[in-house]
Amino acid sequence: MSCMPTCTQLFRTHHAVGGAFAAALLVVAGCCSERTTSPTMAGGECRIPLDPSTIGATVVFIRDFAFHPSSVTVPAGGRVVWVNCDHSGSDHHTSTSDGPAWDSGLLAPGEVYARRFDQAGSFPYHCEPHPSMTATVLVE
Ligand SMILES: [Cu+2]
Repeated sequence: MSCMPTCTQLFRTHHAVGGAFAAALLVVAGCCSERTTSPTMAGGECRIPLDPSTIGATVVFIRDFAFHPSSVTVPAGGRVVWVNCDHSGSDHHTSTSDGPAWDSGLLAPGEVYARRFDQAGSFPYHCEPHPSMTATVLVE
């Protein structure tokens, strides 16, 4: 089967000059009628399912006890996807609104949480187990 392998978006994280995180997105084109049931991790890569909740979404990587990037801006109606890119076997993280808006619950390495933001505003959030992990979603 030529088109069976990866109906996933493949993300790689790497350090750009200056230490800022940069993300390169590689969409594996082809047959994406089947969604992968569980994201997998290999090496430093995160895979997330390519489905209606993740296509076109802004991605926040969770890695090394931080959200990358720490601030994202999306248009009203836009979606944000968090993916725990920590190494297999390491800590679980959450994306939890400082207000009552959302709580991903614990995300194991490789797990993904997607949310749509319909209202404009600034939405600070944190990681429940690690309160020093903080970041913001700006909705315009
Ligand atoms: Cu955390």
